[in-house]
Amino acid sequence: MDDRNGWGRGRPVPAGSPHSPPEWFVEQANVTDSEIDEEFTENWPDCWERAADLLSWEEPYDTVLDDSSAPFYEWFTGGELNAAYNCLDRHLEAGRKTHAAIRWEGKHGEYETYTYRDLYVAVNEFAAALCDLGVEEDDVVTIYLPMIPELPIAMLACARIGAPHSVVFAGLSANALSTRMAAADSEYLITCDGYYRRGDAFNQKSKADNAKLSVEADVETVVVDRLGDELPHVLGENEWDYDGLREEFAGETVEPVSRDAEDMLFLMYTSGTTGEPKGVVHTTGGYLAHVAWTSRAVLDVEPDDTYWCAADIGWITGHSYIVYGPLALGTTTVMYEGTPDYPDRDRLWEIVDRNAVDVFYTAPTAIRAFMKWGEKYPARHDLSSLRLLGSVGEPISPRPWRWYHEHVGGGECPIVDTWWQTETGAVIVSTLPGIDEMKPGAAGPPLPGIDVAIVDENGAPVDPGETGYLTITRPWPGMIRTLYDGDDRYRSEYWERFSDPNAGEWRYFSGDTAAVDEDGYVTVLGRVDDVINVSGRRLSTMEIESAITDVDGIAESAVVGRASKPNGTEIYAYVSTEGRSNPGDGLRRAIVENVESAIGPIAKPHEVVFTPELPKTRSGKIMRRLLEDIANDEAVGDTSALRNPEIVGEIRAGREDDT
Ligand code: 6R9
Repeated sequence: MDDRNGWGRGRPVPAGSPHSPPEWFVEQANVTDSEIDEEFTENWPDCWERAADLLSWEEPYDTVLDDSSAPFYEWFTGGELNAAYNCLDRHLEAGRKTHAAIRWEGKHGEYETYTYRDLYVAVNEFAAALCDLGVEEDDVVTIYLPMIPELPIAMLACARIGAPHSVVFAGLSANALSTRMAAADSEYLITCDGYYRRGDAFNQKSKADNAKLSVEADVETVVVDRLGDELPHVLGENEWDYDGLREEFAGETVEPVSRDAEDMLFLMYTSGTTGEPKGVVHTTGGYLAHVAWTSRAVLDVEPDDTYWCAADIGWITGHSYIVYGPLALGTTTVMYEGTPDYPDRDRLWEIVDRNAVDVFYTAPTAIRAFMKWGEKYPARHDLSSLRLLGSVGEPISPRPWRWYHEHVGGGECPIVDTWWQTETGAVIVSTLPGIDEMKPGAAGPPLPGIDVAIVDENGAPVDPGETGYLTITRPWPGMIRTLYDGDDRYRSEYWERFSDPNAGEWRYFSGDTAAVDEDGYVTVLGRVDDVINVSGRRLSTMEIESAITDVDGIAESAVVGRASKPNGTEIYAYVSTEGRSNPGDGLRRAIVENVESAIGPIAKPHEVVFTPELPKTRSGKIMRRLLEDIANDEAVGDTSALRNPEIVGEIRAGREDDT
């Protein structure tokens, strides 16, 4: 990229030294070189049949990919299947009734196991109840539940009867719920009385009630009783008790509805830090094939594994890798209701230990928190059952990568750093753990069968090491099919910028910036809007942050620009340390020096502000916009999307003390 558009300096932080997958891992890996041979990579799109082969089809498909109306692609057309059948019935038929499907870990240390048979019964009874409430094929059912077993039960019950679900993260507001229900014309809601957050009971039903006030339709509502006497609730008109319904339909079964491969499986609104939320449409065949294949190939999940993706099902990661991927493979998936530090910081490692978890998948934001709390917590638990670790959601810089590798993985377990999005449905860029070398800080090459190009403003591939835009140049099975709010928005959000329809060239734009190295490994730098323009140079916030977190003792950082009259834009760095309460000037100096040596003097932070925590969205993404407001002494905008709104006041007060 040239200097004209300000990208000239763009340069990823060099990845750490490579690690080869250990031999013991390769020997047992699901996917090795012999499966991903030349024939596989050259044989596109038919190579994706291997993913479709992991599923049970009621009617075989006749075409792998129909690209005749690009960018509205269709996969496995003519095929028919049911997602709930694939996640349940076929495992029962294969004699795995008593195999654990879900191990649920409650907030207060209580736990429950659902065998495949238990889950099958629950899903069938609830599906019968939904039919009785009037839910028909293609009706959108909104689910507003926390991490309790009724959440996957409700999703699979919807899938069984061909009603697309739209799960709204339980921590979102009444307003967010009503906007999403209205946008999806959804007349059915499944929610609960409340749930526990940290130690406290939290009223969910009152939020749902408020949301319904602004939805025009009469909403049929099912309420799960999670809190019992702790938070008594009253059922109003058109409201039904979940347990009551299960009792009424006890023992009933519902035939899984045969769905077209291209019929909608679910709708997922993206958190959208800017603008109206986007309703991403995922369909049945391609999505399920892609999540099943990546669960097997990337996360190395085997049917007899206990696998734990410590995300929330309210986001895409939980849909794909807590529910659909692992259950399609018939494995045991762990589901945790609480937070990593309640009642104490040992909680996650206790769960790994008790369940002998084989594969653990979490986000860099959590890994940085573990690093900040210190190695003593994982060290005092038996984590030897772990075979593979995964990371998703944000770039993971080399230092937290190494910490995760050493203190959680015992220096032994490979790590997969998986880049993907709500829109991609499943993993797009990652190493295959039984084949590829890992480079800490770089996610890896695009998966076999996937093509990614890092391009400049004009769509031309950039040289290795240069920063560009992350685009996907061929369609893939798990891809978004359209936006529920309209085909035009779908086309303009994702395809317009880098496609040349006249030449028949379609390129998906992810909205991320990235760089690729000589070996084709992609390092994701961040969203396009995460750039600071200093003296005409556009600097990636991720790049600077990575240089900061590389300093010993730093847990996490976020940098933003401050407009300053004589100097143009100055860089402000917000930094949290690994537990030191008074970090002092030595650390400040070390940060500035490291940024200078990693990127150059132009990227040196003008000010370093220490803070106990950074403001984060509910899905764990840092809200730079708020920090920017604080740095610029502006009124802080809406904080309702924050998980920790109280931190905003603390940071502001801290900054005032400093100046
Ligand atoms: C799965 C998920 C998508 C955005 C994406 C990118 C960031 C996700 C990443 C990563 C670097 C990784 N992202 N995985 N960045 N390395 N391994 O998180 O979906 O919530 O839609 O977010 O998250 O910026 O564009 P979603």
